[in-house]
Order: sequence, then C-alpha cells, then structure tokens
Amino acid sequence: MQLNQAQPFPYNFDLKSTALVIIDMQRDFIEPGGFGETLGNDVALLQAIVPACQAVLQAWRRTGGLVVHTREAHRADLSDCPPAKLNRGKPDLRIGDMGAMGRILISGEPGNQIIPALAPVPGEVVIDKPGKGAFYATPLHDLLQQAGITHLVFMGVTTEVCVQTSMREANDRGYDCLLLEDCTESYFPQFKAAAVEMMRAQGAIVGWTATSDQLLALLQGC
Ligand code: C5J
Repeated sequence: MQLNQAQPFPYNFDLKSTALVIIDMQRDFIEPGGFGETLGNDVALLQAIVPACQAVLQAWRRTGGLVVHTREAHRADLSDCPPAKLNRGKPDLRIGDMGAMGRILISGEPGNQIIPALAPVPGEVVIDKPGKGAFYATPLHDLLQQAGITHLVFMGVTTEVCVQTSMREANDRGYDCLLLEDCTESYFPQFKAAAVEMMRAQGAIVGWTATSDQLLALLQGC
C-alpha cells in the first residue's frame, strides 16, 4: 500500500508486516489526578486526540493487523526506576506515591490502565515500559521480529517524550515509522509541532507523518 499524502514523501507499507503502536494512552497521562496533572499539565489537551485514535484503532482491528499498546509503568518496589527519573521534575506526587488513581505510574494500579476508549482486546500486545522509549528494557523488538514486522504506525502521548523516543529507537532498529499527527499530543503544543517537524525533516530522518483521515481512507479499501 502507498500513503501518497505522507510527508516528506509517500509511505509504502504492507499490512501484514506493519503494526499499530499506541504509546502510553493510560489514565496517568490522560485523566485528571494522574502523573501528568501532578506535573502541572492540562490533560484536556491530550483527551482531544482520543476520538481520532479510536477511529484508527477500530479500522486497524478490522484489517486484522497487529496492535501494540504501551504503558509507562514501574514495578511496585521501584527497582526499575532509577533516582535520575524518580527525583526529576517538581510533581506534587512522585512516581510510586499514592494518588487519586492509586500509586503513580505503578503496574497494575488503576491509573496505569489504558483509558477505556482504547482498551486492549485479547490478542493485542501490551508492553509495560520503565523508560520513555518502548524498546528500552522491554521484549518489544524480539516480539516484532518474531511477527515479521518491518513497519510501525505510531499514535499516543506525549509527542516529544515517549512517542518521539520510541520512534527514534524504532528507526535505529530498522523499522520504517509513520506518525499520525492528529493522533499524538503534547502538553506543550509548540513541542508537538517541533517534534513532528524534526521527525520528518531531512528526508524522513526519523520517519514519516500523515493524518488519520489519510490513513483511514487507504484502509477503507482493505
Ligand atoms: C512522559 C510520556 N511525558 N508517555 N511520558 O513522562 O510521554
């Protein structure tokens, strides 16, 4: 298939070897009372992309393509959270503290669950990642290799942190990556704009970008 409107030039992919990767659409970042809000951010900005993400997820499921969800998540004993991460920022609540939705960014806690609108269904992959990137200290690369995946379509939050880090990690591992611009968001619109620009700059140095409508139009024929 060829997504002609992709930037900086058409994105070619085969559904059988392409996975949809949804980064960290978990309550911690999207809902009030979570990690994102404790850092002083307006979570409404991130909530705005949910309908577009949902439309792409539903269309992707209809094609039978692989879906990967990630969550930024730490072990309950914080043994996978280095001080360099734990002590950064000025949150009211730190990673591991008890918040309105359970312990912040801890596996299994209510706040660590993917929002209901995008909840994984049986057969989809869910990766808990202790870092910003989806490949660091996770089985994701092995799993994608075993599934014959060469191309990744990215959605999720936040654009310049976990999405960009994951896309760069994927690019370095040889995947051709497409970012859906209206299916990713940042608490800082100017950071999103810059991240999107830098990923597709210099002849797709990190990857391609397109909109959900452009992808959905192509998937309609599948
Ligand atoms: C952050 C993320 N921003 N998922 N995590 O801490 O982007």
